[in-house]
Amino acid sequence: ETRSLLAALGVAADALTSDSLASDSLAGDPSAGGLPVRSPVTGQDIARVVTATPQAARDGIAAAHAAFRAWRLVPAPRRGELVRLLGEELRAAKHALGRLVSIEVGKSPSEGQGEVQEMIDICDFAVGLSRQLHGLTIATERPEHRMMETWHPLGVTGVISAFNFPVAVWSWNAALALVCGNPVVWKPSEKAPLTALACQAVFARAAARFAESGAQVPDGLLVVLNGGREIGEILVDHPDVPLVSATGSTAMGRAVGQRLAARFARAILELGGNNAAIVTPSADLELTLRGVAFAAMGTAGQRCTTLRRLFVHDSIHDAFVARLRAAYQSVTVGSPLDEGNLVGPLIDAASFARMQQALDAARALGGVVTGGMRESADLYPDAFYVRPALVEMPAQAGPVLQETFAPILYVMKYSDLDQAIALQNAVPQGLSSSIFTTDLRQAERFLSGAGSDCGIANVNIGTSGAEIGGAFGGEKETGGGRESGSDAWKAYMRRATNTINYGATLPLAQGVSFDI
Ligand code: UN1
Repeated sequence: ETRSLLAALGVAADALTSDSLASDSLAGDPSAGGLPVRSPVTGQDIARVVTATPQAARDGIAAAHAAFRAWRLVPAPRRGELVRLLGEELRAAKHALGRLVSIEVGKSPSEGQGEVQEMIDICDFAVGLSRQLHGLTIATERPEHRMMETWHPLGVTGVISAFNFPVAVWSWNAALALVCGNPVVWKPSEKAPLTALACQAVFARAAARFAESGAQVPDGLLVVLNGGREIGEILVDHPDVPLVSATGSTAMGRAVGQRLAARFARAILELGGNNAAIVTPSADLELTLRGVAFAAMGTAGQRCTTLRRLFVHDSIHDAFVARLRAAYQSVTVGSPLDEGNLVGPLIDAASFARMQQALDAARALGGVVTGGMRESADLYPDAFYVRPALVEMPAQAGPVLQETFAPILYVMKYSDLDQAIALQNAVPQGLSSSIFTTDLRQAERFLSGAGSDCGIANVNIGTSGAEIGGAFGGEKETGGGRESGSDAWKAYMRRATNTINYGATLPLAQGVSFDI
């Protein structure tokens, strides 16, 4: 199936190692080299992808830099037309690409399709934005002067993405970067190179259609560099890459952020989350149960927005946790290629091992664990399906303070809302947060400056599943970057302040005189 999806999506055969094409399984012979692609659905290798050499990476960046010189001259609404065509091509490819996402990273069919929908949405957003890259006109203190801001293209935008949203996060960055006048060099996750190649092919079709309309489309507008850390480092250190947007672990972001800072380049960092929700006595518990279930168990707990900590008011704690436990016991876990399953596999064995370590650490601190065990090992000995884990913790300590990228929800009791908000904020990460309440005062308190310290704060919905129209990102160890909607585009452009004197005299600002 992978082979026919890749063909349908138009992935060029030479992107896969020749050996992998010769073999029926696409898996090829390990001696053929390249990056093996393992599907978490079965744990089997399904393809081998050609990787970029360091020289190819430098050449790719040079091509993108050359493209920048031409692309920045194209009027922004025309650049938007390319992104409009990208959105059309994504619509046409939605089914196949969503399915490939399910195969490559193990998302349920609905979530695989949803990821492509998120790409289409950001394209639509960016098309509108291409006519709205507004600057201000600012009052000046000098007579016969005018002051304004202009937003200019910044340059090559590097994108480093993670396996869990292998294509949507690329599209958030690419759609904005392209309308802002920036070519994109993309280093996808080593665990998701196939979907990146598919995006490259979809983009190539949009670019070809754009060229048919008479537009000049420079080569190097999108460069995809599959490979490991050394390729990412070339991108991060390259003087012709003024901005890198990186999604992944806090450890990765700390390394990337410091290297970018050393050369005064810009960073958009979207790192770990350790997201919490507070369930208050007035909450609509039916809605809360559904919101918590999706946020904590959806995508097998592998979203940076996944709900990982739950603070439940002691007056409703026991009854609510009993319902939650039942949901954890009954949720369908299994192959994400079957429509009925809500929870697919973990990405790999290392992820499973980290989950078990966290559960052991929680037990050692008095945590009571429901679920968490491996499933379907007989059917898929090399794949890692787990029953999501609900852990009732006596206190917020140990593994609760860390992000374990797996479906573990730590539940704790609280008695006073301010205490719950303080506990929610008392972790190093600051991505997403929620309160479930029908009490206006409690909701507003949570959203206020003295409330949640996260980049995303929600009322009566879970922590995950943000729409593209808002700015996406978080504070503290989450990295501080914002992507996607609102005015996140400003990070992809450089701002010039322009002061124009249309008079015949030269008054100086601040009343300074300098008469020669
Ligand atoms: C991520 O996990 O890196 O808000 C991104 C969400 C999705 C994006 C998640 N729209 O859960």
